[in-house]
Amino acid sequence: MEKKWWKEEVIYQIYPRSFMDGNGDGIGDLQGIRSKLDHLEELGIDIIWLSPIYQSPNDDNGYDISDYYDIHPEFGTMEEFDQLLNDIHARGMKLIMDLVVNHTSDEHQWFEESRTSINDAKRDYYIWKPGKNGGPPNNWRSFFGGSAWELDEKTGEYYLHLFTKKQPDLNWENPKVREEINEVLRFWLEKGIDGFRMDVIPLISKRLEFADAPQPSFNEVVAEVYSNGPKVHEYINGMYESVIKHYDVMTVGEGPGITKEVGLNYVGHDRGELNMIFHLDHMFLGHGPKGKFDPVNYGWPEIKKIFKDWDEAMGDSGWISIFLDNHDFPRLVSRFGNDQEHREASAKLLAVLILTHRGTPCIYQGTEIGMSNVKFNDINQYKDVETLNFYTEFTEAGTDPKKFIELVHEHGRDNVRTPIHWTDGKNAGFSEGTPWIEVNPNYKEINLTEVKSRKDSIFYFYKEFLKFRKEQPVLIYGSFDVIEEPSENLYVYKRVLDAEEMLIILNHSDEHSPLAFNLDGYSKIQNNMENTMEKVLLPWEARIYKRINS
Ligand code: TEU
Ligand code: CA
Repeated sequence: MEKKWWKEEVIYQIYPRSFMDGNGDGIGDLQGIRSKLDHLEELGIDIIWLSPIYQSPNDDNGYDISDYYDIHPEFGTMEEFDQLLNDIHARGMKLIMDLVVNHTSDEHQWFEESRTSINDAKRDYYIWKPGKNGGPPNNWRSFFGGSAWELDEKTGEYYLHLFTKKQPDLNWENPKVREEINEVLRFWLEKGIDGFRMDVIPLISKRLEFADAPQPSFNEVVAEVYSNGPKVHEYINGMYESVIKHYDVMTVGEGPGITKEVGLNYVGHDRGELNMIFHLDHMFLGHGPKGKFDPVNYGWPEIKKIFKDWDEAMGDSGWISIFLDNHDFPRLVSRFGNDQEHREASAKLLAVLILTHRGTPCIYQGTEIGMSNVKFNDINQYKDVETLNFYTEFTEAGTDPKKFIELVHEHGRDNVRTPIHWTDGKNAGFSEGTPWIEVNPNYKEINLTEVKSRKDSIFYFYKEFLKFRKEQPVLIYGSFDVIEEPSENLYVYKRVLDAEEMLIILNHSDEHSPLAFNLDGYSKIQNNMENTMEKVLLPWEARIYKRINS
């Protein structure tokens, strides 16, 4: 398997709006990030993925870009960006930016020109269609509810927006659009950044017949209608050949709709496309026909199958990132762990899972503190456009508002967008001003000061495990094989590289669970709790063994 720096390092995602406010206006910013680089360096992460900081009207908190070449004043100035990048590099860390090029903001100059007239020079920067039978051109729905088409009164045509109506999709068929994006790539790479996270990159090639989507479930529509379009690889390879291959940088694609069957087409080492992807199969688990607020049951059997299938699909020729949450999905300890009586133990077990699978781990801000989901009781406390759009859609269709709020507690994106808990002081030490979104009331108990006061806390578990992982090539380049166990509560797998063998045993349940595996010849080298019973794992107990003869 090829050795690459981006296979050996660990990503930490910063959602700047909620990370740290440096100037007291209640909004996280670049100054705030700079003030916390000691924390990140101590933690031991290598690559910072920064969610968008460009000019934006913030309809989707920066994922609606109105100027790719300037920093949003709420976050700071280009000079402050340059200082931040220098500080990050001076500490031996790297920075990758969030590239959102499936769509722009409707306040981008390109769209403002495009919508002025059917004959405007930039009309074909976007996707305009006449209506059909008095309505939109087809039945496509937005990720954020409602039709994916918006009628523009001025020219009487509809424009496509797979996300909000303030996020018009770019027309990648247009070579001028592709060249504009290449310019954006060059601009940021010339500033010395270390790569890009590419937002919804499998969506950029549209099926040009724009036929109705027959699939009943939105997840199927995403995979079969919106993603993996006819020219998606041509376009991604185009960015690589024109710009990216000329720099020693890393690219990771966000992959809604990328199934394990097509994964290698995006990340195969010989493809000249992306280095890795964040596939979303485990993230979209539980999303019913109408999406995340129409939930269906799932459990660890499905989660473990997805990890196993994806590792098999990648083999030695592809690569993925390993993650369990980000700014779009609930906090991992609440979704996959037990954020009540087993919060720290389950958080540590999930850390072991992320850091011992084959792939580049990605840790979301606040996970190292043990932060969990928030439960606001009033819809007006929520800010996320996805939540607010679906609140309207569902309650207008008859869902009890209280019931919907409970769904938001479980599935809403603001769970991971409340301010980071640095201390138990005012606003959890995030801001001297009024935070743009309320702080999770549990900051009094869960905060960085508290976890740094205990050597057995989740913070030090991450810090020590990240250091341990760096010294274990078997956890980076080793093979991955699942070991079947009679107990459904256990997830057992081994990593092998030459004579090195590591065995990982996770009890992802609230129960004591019997272990069948014969441990003769193995010695325990890591665990997240003390337990004298060798063949019974305690709730949320994680263990790592090394084979003695290795
Ligand atoms: O997310 C797109 C996506 O596939 C989902 O994660 C989506 O956000 C939704 O939560 C699924 O239910 C990317 C960005 O990560 C997200 O923050 C943006 O809102 C979206 O694209 C549009 O840019
Ligand atoms: Ca600020």
